[in-house]
Amino acid sequence: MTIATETKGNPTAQQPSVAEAVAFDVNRIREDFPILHQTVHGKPLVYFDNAATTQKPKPVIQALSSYYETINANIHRGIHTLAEKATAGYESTREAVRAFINAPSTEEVIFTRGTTEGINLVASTYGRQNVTRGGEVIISTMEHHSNIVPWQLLCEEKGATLKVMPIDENGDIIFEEFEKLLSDKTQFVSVVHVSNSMGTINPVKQIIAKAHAFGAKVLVDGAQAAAHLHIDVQDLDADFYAFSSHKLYGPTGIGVLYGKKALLEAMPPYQGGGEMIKEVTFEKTTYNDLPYKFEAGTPNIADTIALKTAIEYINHLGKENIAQHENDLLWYATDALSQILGLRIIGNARNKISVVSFVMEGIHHQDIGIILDTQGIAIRTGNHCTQPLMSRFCIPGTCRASFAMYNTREEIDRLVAGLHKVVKMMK
Ligand code: C6P
Repeated sequence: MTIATETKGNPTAQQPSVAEAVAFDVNRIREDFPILHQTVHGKPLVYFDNAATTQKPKPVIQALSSYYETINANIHRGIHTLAEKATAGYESTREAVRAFINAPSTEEVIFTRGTTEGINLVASTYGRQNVTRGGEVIISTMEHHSNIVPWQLLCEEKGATLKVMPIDENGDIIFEEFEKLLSDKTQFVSVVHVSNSMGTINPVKQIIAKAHAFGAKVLVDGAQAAAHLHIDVQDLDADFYAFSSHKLYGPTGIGVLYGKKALLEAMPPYQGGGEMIKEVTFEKTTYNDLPYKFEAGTPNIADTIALKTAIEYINHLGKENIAQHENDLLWYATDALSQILGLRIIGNARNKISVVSFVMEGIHHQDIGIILDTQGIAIRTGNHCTQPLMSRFCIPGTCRASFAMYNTREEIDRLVAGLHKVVKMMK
């Protein structure tokens, strides 16, 4: 599913029909999100910081409290009723995640703390085992620091080289340049599915196919993709795919790492502790089967169980419907913001999700964020943990408005009015 136009520079091509817009009842959905119904500095909250974290619907909040009120127990260890219920709840999320990303088996679904931990797990295990002196790891210019630093650490340790796919002025990977980086030395490619700073949807399927032709394995950072795009790890042929629950209407502190079974089986464990072992003696330890080999210690049970509720919530509304609504917001915001004098959008990729990053001539992004906050409008300002990307555009940071299923055109009107106020105050 692509939610953005193929027609670069013509955002009107994304506008959905009235019938499509009516089918998606945003006001009804907003009722499910208690946090949205508050005032900030005396103004109704407009929450446009969804790429940082999304808000949580009532069913997810209820799943958390219900877990603690009714079945709280440690999992995989007890034979009593509560332990069995908690274990069943935890494992049923694994199946929900498997279906959500179309993984072949639940053995390939590992629970982590989030995207960051998933990437670090792969760099520290698969990476340590397979990246060697003289080898090369490829990432892209638009990576989040979470998908840069673990590979830098690995390359430093191993004497390998980190190579970077360049991007063009629109924020698209220059594919031919990526192809030129590939060689027999390429041992790993790690690339973001959707840029958090610009919204660019990368052609990860093609990137994976090219990397595989050189024998390299590929990790996809799906932190920003999971809530917006249909994810099919088999269709992508991804070796690893990482994402966080909190960006898809689920709780914080829980994430997912998908890995191909054969790779996971050959990898050493990430952490040692309870649950990840089969047998321990002082002489030797044997490790548990997948996926438990990578889940040492008592996991984040409550949040994992509530992640299933978040997935069910998304599935119930339909990802296509959510994407269509968000695409309308992207079109509407791009059009409205482009008309503000001195405002420049950073990231005009052919395929985008609902993120609009911008800078304003002569006004610091932080000042814009602070003034908007006084009007009850929450955006993110700064480098968005993508400092090398900011350097690529020769800017210290941007203002980023990122939209979710519960945002409206009226809220975008408030953002536009707020920016006009910023211009008046700062000029
Ligand atoms: N980006 C943002 O405001 P964690 O923190 O582990 O859940 O996700 C890290 C991460 C990795 N990759 C991408 C593409 C991301 O966007 C993020 C998180 C947030 O853009 C917080 S910096």
